[in-house]
Amino acid sequence: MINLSFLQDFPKDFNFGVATSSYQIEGTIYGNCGKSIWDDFAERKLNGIDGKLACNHIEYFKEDIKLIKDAGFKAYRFSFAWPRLFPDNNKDVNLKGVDFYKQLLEEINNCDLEAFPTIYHWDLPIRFQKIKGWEDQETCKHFGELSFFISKTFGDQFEKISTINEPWCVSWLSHYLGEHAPGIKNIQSAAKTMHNILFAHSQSVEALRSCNDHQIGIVLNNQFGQPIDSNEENIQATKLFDEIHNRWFSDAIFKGKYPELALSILEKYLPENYKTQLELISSPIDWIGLNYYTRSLIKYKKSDDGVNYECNSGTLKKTDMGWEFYPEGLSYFIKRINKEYDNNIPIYITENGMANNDKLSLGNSIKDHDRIEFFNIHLKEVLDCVNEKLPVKGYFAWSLLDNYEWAFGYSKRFGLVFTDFRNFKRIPKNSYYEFQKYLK
Ligand code: IFM
Repeated sequence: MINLSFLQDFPKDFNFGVATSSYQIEGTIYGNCGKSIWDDFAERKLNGIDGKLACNHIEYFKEDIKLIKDAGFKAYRFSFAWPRLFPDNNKDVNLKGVDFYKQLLEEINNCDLEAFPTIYHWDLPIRFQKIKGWEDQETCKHFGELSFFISKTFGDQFEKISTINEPWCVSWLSHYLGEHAPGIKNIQSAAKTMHNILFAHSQSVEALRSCNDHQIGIVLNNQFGQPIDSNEENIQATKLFDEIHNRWFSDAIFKGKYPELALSILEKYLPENYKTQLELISSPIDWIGLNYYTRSLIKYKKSDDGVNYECNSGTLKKTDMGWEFYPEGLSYFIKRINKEYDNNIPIYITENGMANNDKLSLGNSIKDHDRIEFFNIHLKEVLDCVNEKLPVKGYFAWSLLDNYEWAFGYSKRFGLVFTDFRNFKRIPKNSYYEFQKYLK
């Protein structure tokens, strides 16, 4: 029987936690929250399926924090909603929003959990889209101001903070593939945002450093790319995929440069002073967050813009997102950060988990055996890395609750806890109890 009994083999100070994000759980109809690009995208592209209600975490947050504590987790990763703090403009703060995050942090700390806030997890206030959102560096400057405000207002309640969640999603997925808000499909917008989102990170780091002595990180989502076969064209295509998806961000942050192949396609769209800005982008951080889910099989495919590849999935066991189980990729990226980028930096696995077609059965039990297997094989990779003395310091399961899974609405369930979206009832799944058995 597959289980998580080996959790007990992790060092005592290893940080196990769960992760969520503001738009996915809070519910925007509560507490004077303003509109974000996701409300607009949902209206235009997702038949209005949005995060208005989500999990109503705004009213249920105490119950949610209790669930985290009762499972034996020690940390909680969540994000601040920019439109909740500044709904109408960049000056007038929403006191209800401030009050909510104060109470949330107080509850987290009262329950002896470590708070791991993220400043930006995708809910950009809609007003910025008028100046083309992340395509304009004005947005980055305002992001610096937001970071300062957050550090000043809430900074005594946490030690670690991350600036941005998954810059690849904010830029490429949302401005080249058009699958996330604002739903743009154009290489020029994509290139600009690939750089600007990192520039925004630098503005945030600068603001945070000027205000407090927090340990600052950024959260990157790495996806393993494998050539579909040994054909040279496919090997080259995989290199480009890896540079666009992964190395663009880690090379910029740790080495202050962009990788060659990707740069040869994107450089013409970057601002003239991008190299000077890379110096800021690569100013030191204190920890790195790694989100990992799956691999892709890469095949050469000609494209007029030079992005000559397509992603395919293989024949391995898949999650409800159609993503293959490929745990080897997780240890691969841990080792890559450590060996190729910085052999000292503490690494946190800030997200890992799977969507499963969970159903409530009689007696309210949810038998998500596949999820237990998923955690089992990924956590074994993490443990191997820990045993090899790599500086992996924590692991956050994605996610605490079934929630708003972006373009998929409420149809994909990632939670350790089942959410009944009709009445906001939370029902722990078997995977939740499996963690509890060995963490408590
Ligand atoms: O739900 C998302 C999360 O917001 C960011 N990382 C990937 C998760 C699953 O798709």
